[in-house]
Amino acid sequence: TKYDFGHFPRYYEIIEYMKILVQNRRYSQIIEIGTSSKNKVIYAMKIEKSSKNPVFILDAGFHAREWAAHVAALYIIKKLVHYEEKYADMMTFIIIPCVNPDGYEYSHTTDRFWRKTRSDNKRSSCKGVDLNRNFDTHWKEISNENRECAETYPGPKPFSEPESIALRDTILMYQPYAYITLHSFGSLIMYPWGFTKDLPKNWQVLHQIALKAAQSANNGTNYTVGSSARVLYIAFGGSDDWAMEKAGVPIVYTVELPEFNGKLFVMPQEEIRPMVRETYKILKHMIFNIYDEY
Ligand code: 0X9
Ligand code: ZN
Repeated sequence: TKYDFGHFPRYYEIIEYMKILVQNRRYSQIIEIGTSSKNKVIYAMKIEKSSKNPVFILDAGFHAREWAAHVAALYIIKKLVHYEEKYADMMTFIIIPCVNPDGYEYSHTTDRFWRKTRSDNKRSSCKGVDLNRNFDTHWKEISNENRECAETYPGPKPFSEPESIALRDTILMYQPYAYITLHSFGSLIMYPWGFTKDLPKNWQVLHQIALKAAQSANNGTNYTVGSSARVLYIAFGGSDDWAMEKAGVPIVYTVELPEFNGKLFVMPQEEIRPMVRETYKILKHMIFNIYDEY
């Protein structure tokens, strides 16, 4: 039976559902962008009519336990594929619903609060790297969380993980006009930089697009808008900063989805449908406003 957003899907369910969605579609196809350290294929939905259109890349699931992000990305995939004629006229979409499948499965089977990948570390029995500290931008500049067992271990070197390499190569290959990465939680729409409280040159454009999108939230979420170092904290080696600083992507956001009643990462499954609908609405506003800027 077809996935209906009534529960949090396992990795195979995400992929099975994507396969159902692309049946009889003209512009939508499933592509492989890499392989995890435990040999799971990392898939993306690509929706493209013309290779001349600006590219929009959306990902989710850098952090294993942030299950709201995976389901939100899957719902966005469902909607974009359903309305592929309309969307593909504007832009090419690459949507990766689960960048870290090893960690995601581990958070289902063994440790609900697992954050990192599941790769082996040379000098420690603690496993995994924080993918959002593993990008080659101000990598490991300052941190007291540099040991293997830390939740935010940045890895032995930038791009030590096949998952961050997969994301890097996808961004370098498609040279997107916009890149958005979904996380949870905090109800934040953040733009770079994350490594400094300074703001990027185009911060006012980024701020306006985010504000308009935040106002469209209709499930009671109050989104806060700002640069990630200012509204959250300073952190190095993030995919957002890398995309803007090193890959030259002009429009970049990290979205932290809402938390539910003090439940932190554990969202009640009845909340999935209202949350994913709200998130799609916000993303739709962002897509149209980003397209207007192009
Ligand atoms: O710390 C992170 O990686 C993100 N927050 S989370 O709670 N989902 O782990 C925020 C990343 C913001 N971007 C940068 N600091 N570059
Ligand atoms: Zn996260």
